[in-house]
Amino acid sequence: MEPITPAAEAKKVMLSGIQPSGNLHLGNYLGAVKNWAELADQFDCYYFMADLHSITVRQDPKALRARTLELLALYIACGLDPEKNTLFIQSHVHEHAELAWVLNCYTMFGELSRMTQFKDKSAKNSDNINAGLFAYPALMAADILLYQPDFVPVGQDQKQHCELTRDIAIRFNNLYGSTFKVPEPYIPKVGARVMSLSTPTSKMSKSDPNGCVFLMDTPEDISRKFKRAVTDSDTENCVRYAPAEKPGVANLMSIYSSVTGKTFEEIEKEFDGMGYGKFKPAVGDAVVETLRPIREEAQRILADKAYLQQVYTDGAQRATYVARKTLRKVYKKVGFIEKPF
Ligand code: ATP
Ligand code: LTN
Repeated sequence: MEPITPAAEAKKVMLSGIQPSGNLHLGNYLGAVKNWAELADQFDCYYFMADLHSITVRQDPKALRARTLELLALYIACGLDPEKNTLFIQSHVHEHAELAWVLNCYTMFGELSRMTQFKDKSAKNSDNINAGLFAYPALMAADILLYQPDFVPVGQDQKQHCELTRDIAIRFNNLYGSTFKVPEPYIPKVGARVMSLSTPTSKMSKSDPNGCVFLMDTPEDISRKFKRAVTDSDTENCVRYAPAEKPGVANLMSIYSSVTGKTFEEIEKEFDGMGYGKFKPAVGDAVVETLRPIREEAQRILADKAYLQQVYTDGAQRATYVARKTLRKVYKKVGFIEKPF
């Protein structure tokens, strides 16, 4: 990810979302939200809770409502200032569902069949491979294209969906003339793929709670998870960055680097001659201290339901204004009669 220098005149637009289908974890934070918070002054930013996406997998309605608000509180606690960023709930802006329908008709069966997230999720939910799970990327394309963003900041796993969004936008523009801006994914260099602490060859994911550090975990839980983190079965017992041979150590080094800002060489020097027994708790301590203020602030915000409601109401109003403009343009281009009221 190269540093982006936006033009001084018009602020460039950024947009991203996270599904409120589980609690936010360190992968979501380091791969996504932490980087978003740093972009607010330079860009016009939209971030949302992707509740429409989350029902592609069965959810408990009460838990979904609670997690949607918790995610909003965490966005704010991670540094997304609602005055500077438009924070909203996806289902409050019905243009997302409407544009998704249109884009479904410009997205090919073959393209959707090739999506790795669809293949992974249908393998995990073999009793519920529904049409929404399959058409998920067309909804994601709608989320993005409605706001005409320049960049979509996501972790590595969402790159394929962003590329399909570009293909859909280009296809539509070729048929009807320039309608959508073709956005670029914006993927961080460090933290783009935080791996599981228990299986360092798979990405950290809420579906593997043992290897996953949640932002709302207690300091004790975080320390325990890091002490038990799988390192490598080499006899070297030395902190050295070698992702192919030592994926567990490389993952812990990346996490430590992301939370402290230290380079891999500095980390190797700091732990020279100490072995994994000293290294693992030190990474745990650094993560505990990074997450402590976030957890405390999120708890404080969550207790203030009136404030949260104010934030998502303002956010939905601002988002609707932009989304409506794009949808109107699309409806006109495909040949729908303009609504007279
Ligand atoms: P699941 O566990 O169901 O795969 P998830 O934990 O990946 O879900 P999402 O809502 O799909 O959560 O992801 C939200 C954002 O966090 C996306 O931008 C995604 O790229 C990023 N992200 C998710 N997991 C990681 C990870 N392990 N490392 C870095 N970024 C991640
Ligand atoms: N598919 C994403 C969440 C998501 C998203 C988006 C991200 C839904 N719509 C639009 C960026 C832009 C995920 O599972 N992480």
